[in-house]
Amino acid sequence: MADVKKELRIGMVGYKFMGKAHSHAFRDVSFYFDPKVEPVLQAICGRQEEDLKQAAEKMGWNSYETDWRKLIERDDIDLIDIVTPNNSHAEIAIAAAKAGKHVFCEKPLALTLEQSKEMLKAVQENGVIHMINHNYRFSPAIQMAKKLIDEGRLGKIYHVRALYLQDWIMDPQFPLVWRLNKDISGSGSHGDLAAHSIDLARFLVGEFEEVTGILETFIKERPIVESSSGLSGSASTDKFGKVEVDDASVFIARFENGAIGTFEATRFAGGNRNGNRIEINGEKGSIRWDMENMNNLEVYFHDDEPGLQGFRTINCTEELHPYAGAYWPAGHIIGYEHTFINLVTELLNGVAEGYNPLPNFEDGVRNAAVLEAVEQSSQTKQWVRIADLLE
Ligand code: SOE
Repeated sequence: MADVKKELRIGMVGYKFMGKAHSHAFRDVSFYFDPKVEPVLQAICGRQEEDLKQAAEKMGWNSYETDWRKLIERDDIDLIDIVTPNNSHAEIAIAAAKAGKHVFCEKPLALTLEQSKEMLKAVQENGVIHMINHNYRFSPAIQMAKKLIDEGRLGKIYHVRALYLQDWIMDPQFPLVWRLNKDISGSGSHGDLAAHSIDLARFLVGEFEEVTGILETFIKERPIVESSSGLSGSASTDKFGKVEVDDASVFIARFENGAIGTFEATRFAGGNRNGNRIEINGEKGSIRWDMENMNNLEVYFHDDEPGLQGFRTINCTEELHPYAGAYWPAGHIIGYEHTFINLVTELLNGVAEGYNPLPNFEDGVRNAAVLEAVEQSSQTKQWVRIADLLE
């Protein structure tokens, strides 16, 4: 008889946009992969009981709790998955770690670098497995880019050019949803979008050495929100509140390996819905990737035959492309939700074998240090060294 696979019972706090993406990943992961533990959607947690019940039923959770502290106390939960707004990540993660639960947390890790460091300390001191959700590095095309860079196919890296362009808050009447409220989100496009570009750059190129940049808020006041969900909200038009987060973040960086980079994250790039893009140029070649066409990796090799040189497009759906072989025959593309499935496979295997998969809370802290360095630089107009913030 085949061995019965050990189960990993998940308790997820939050249930909206990211809750849906994570639930789907846990539900479907064993359909495509063979993780070393079997996830069980044990309990979901949120404050609005009626909505929560519906979400639990629709997404296939076995039970629900309206208080995250109760969820953490439950003996039948092994891992806490945090998909709440940013201001609650630290408190929940630290409590979960102290209760001996493994922790999976949405990005950015917390509101500040200081809080992120406390979270890392808590998971390390309590010996639990930890992971942060930077799903885009799990696109097969990004994994393929990493493979080419690690094999030296681009040679020494000179440039990183990262853009994360959205446009969903350009209307000045768009209300002050939680992502625009500093107390809840910590920052605007910076922590929400630039954090993803920082992760891709760290994954593909290496550690940041120093940065300088600016954060800008174009619309300084917005209608107070009445209700909001995901990326939408409705406003009461006569009351306005101050916008204290950035609408755009632009910075330049020097990397420890000598590469230099430019980064632009904005919610004011009209026409760009989710334009997460990166280009890397090395001495022997270049790669470029665009999330809105996520299965394709554009690759240029300098030693291609003269006359035939130029970017070629690799559709990363072949059996030999990282993660792609688990899905469909070549040419049958995958999407945004599959990046979460790929990541969750690593999380489950890490828990089963007792190691912290990448990216984990250490990556979350390094990411937060870059974010904070840019914020400091925006105020002081000086370059800020990342190592000084990590001490
Ligand atoms: C909203 O800007 C958002 O959903 C981010 O919060 C996600 O991290 C990003 O992947 C897509 O855009």
